[in-house]
Amino acid sequence: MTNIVLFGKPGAGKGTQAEFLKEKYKLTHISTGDVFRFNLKNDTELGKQCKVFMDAGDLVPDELTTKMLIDEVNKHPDTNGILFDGYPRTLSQARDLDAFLESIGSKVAATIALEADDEILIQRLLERGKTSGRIDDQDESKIRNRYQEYNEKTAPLMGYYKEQNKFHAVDGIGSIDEITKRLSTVIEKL
Ligand code: B4P
Repeated sequence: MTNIVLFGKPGAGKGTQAEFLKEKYKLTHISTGDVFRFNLKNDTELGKQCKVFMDAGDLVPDELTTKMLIDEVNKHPDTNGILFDGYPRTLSQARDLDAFLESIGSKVAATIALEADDEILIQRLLERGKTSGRIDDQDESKIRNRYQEYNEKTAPLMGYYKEQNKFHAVDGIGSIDEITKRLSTVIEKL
């Protein structure tokens, strides 16, 4: 089971690239953002609990997120490997993920970060916000809050994975196809 964490700032292209990588490497794709949005749309109990955080561009609390993530992983007992998209986003989530994977005899094989400049990414999100219906993409102050959340809570994860020699960085600027090739080069060396 080869588990890969796709890492990057909001709008770095994690979701976009995951769509290609899951097909190419026959991985199970779990996007925490997509699962939360599904629950919001269907007005589930989880959707009600995460709405206020997501709409504001804040991270959903760790306990809620990790419980949801473990439930998702447990739906795929026979997987080849999981492509984690948007999880972990805090040190607490990273530690919980390691502990959970260890409990099922598995581990994170690698973390791959898509790197790009904030101003380019903010433009991408504002562009997507014109058609996506995502409240968190429509307002520049909410988008900037997501970057602040990233800098405070998610960026420290790079050090966590570097210490374990599991961190790889890829240039996230270029065509979608070029970036898939860069990611593939890293994955094929694992
Ligand atoms: P996510 O859904 O993970 O959203 P994201 O960071 O906006 O997206 P991503 O990086 O996947 O970008 P995408 O490919 O879509 O999170 C949303 C919210 O959910 C969070 O703010 C938080 O509230 C909550 N949440 C999720 N996980 C959580 C966790 N673990 N803990 C707590 N809370 C959590 O691409 C963005 C745009 O760029 C698209 O329009 C795309 O078309 C475009 N694009 C992509 N690649 C491009 C390229 N190469 N060139 C030009 N444009 C490109």
